Amino acid sequence: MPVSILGTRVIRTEDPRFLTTGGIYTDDLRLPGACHVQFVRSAVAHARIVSIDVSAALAEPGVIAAFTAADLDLPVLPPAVPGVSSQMGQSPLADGVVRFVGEPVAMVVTEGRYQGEDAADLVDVDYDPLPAVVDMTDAASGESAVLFPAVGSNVAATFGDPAALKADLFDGCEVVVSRTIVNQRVAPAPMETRAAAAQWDGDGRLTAWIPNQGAQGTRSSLAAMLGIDQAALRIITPDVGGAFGAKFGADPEHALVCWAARRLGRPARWAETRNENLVGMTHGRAQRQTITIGGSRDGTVQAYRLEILQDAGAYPRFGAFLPALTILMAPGPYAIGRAEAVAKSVVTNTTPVGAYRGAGRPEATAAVERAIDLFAAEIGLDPAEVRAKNLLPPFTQPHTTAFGAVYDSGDYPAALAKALDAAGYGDLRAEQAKRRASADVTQLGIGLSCYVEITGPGAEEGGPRENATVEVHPDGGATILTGTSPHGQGHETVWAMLASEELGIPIDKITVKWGDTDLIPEGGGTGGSRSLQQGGAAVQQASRELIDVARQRAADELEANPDDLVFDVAGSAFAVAGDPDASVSLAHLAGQERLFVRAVFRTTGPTFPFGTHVAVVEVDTETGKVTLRRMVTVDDAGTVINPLLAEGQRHGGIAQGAAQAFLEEVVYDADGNPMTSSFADYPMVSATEVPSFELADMATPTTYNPLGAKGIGEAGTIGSTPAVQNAIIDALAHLGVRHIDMPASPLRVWQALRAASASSLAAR
Ligand code: MCN
Repeated sequence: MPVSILGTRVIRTEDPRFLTTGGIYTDDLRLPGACHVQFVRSAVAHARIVSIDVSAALAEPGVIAAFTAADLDLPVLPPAVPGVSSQMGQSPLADGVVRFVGEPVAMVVTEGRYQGEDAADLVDVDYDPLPAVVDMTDAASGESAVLFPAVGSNVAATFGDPAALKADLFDGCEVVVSRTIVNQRVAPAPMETRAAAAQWDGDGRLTAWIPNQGAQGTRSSLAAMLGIDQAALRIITPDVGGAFGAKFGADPEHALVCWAARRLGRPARWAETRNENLVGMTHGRAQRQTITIGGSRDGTVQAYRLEILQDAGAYPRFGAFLPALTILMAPGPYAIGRAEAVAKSVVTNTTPVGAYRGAGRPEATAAVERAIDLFAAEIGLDPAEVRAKNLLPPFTQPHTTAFGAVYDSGDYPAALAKALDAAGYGDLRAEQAKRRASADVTQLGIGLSCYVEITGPGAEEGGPRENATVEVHPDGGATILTGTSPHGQGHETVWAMLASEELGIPIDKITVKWGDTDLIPEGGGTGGSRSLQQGGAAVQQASRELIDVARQRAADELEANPDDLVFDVAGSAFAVAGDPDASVSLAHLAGQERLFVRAVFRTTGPTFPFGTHVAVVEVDTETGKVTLRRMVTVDDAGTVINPLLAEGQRHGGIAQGAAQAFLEEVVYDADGNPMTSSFADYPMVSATEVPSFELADMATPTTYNPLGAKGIGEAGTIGSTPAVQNAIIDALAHLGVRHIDMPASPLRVWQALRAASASSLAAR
């Protein structure tokens, strides 16, 4: 029996290229004769456009054309979320009104790339300012300006009925704690900013190169935006330098580049600057949550309520829908007898909100984990003890929650126990007690977060699905076509491992292709950490079906009964049982007739990875500075196919999630001007702000796919944020601090300490 490569630490096959010649990103493509698009973006958050004068820009050297909404023959983009009024649609170039700083207002097209920036500065837009609605609470108040007067209010979507919230939900609880907390807006900030290149051929067919998370989804969005048939559009996905949820589908700018190429009859291209990216690409999170938790003094949680206000930004995109996922996962891993949640998404004069690593689930975890800590603090019990008391017991059969989520399998108490053990929880508490007793300036905080999340969600009939084609070549190599779309997750390596395992073809002779809609017309792309459990399972299925096809052909060739053939994986060949000399290889069979199989794998349903994170922080009580000392995590994603890649995903995710707790925030001033539109102002996490993470292993397989795998791509982000936030507050709990909103910047920490000491003085 050959040794399985599944579960082994195969080094990423993509890396030699990335580390030597480098990737080829959209902006690296050579496109002879291409003109360059530069967008003129709104400098004000909310205004009527009185006039736009492009004449000075047109007179600049190299300027080919300048366009405004009046020139366009493109449809208004409807909101991406069902149920949202179509009146909240976005004109690709602002038409009459601008609703956020950074909204495209006009476009200048030039021969040379840098001519555009100068010319765009000369486009004269006369704005008649309208009151800006920047804060989501104001937007929801009914007293602020209304962004879309035809709709009559700023409410884009509601989830659940606030009037149906039960007045008696907390009856019988000895302790009830309530608090409004902020899950702040953050920027995805992928290393590669947005870009596009477009070329129409003589037959009116468009090829568009766009960095994205799924070429097929981008094709359908873009076709709708351009008002063309999907068959007239080919999307090619070059290398993608990170996406974090924000490169799904297509943005108005992508459609405008394609439109300009058609209008001007020549290829067109665009690549945005970092500054444009920070104001133009969708942001993430942006919820205000009111959490109420009640229970008994022995630590039993009896009731939980979550009321969500979601800031959707200026135009409702996926952000308007995020609360649905937050509500679905509201009770997390806990057995709470009574729980309810409602939400409202509102529009504001800010950058639209979209998916950001975790998309709705980190918000659910942050809310319930803060609630558990507030409850534990109120009754004076250890937060670990309160968690242990309320976690669902281990289960192997699906468990349906009050919100309709069907958790496939889980052992939450084991994850908590493992994480506490790996962290040395008892010793940490002892060290904390010592520092508290000596009134050390640097206090120690220990924060916990238990989570369960949903991966691979999808509403497809018959269950979420993905396709893969596997073809063996006469030279002994193989090609895989996949409907997933890696942009840092390492699918080339793992998809090759999965095929190699079945076919006996070495990994380095297997090529993985994705992201070309002519080659792979169907596919769900990469998001919601769906890829391995659906796309990887499809690769395995196609490989196995290919062996079945090959067996029949080998039987014909060897004049043997197919049942008498043994497939020798090590030799990638069939042999007749008992007669090893009578054999034929897959490569030989492929030489006679093309040998390939396309398979569609359908899952039983989404899977629910889970885990526990323990964060250890030091907080300087004089300056408010937080230092993250340790992150110890258990992230159970079922069977792990490549631990090296799964750990890489955990590391990246943990860093990103921790950053939300103490560093990152998109900030606007009261007029809606972005204050964080460069990396000098937006403190994106780097390796210097985080320690090396301590990852403990745990694997509770799912039965929903033959790999036993759940998703890991977002788990780190989901578990880490509340653990770090809770740790920071825990460090100061003995000084009377109960809550600090994220990010816990030195200023916020210091202010919380001042407020706590002021109230304790007043109480004396
Ligand atoms: N894996 C594994 N065993 C498991 C689960 C996963 O070996 N049980 C491996 C997979 O083979 C794959 C990787 O881990 O190589 C991640 O797989 P999966 O959990 O299926 O997630 P996806 O590939 O679908 O990735 C999506 C997820 C999302 S939604 C965001 S957002 C995100 C993320 O991945 N954005 C990223 N990780 C990112 N990583 C990088 N570098 N850049 C981004 O933009």
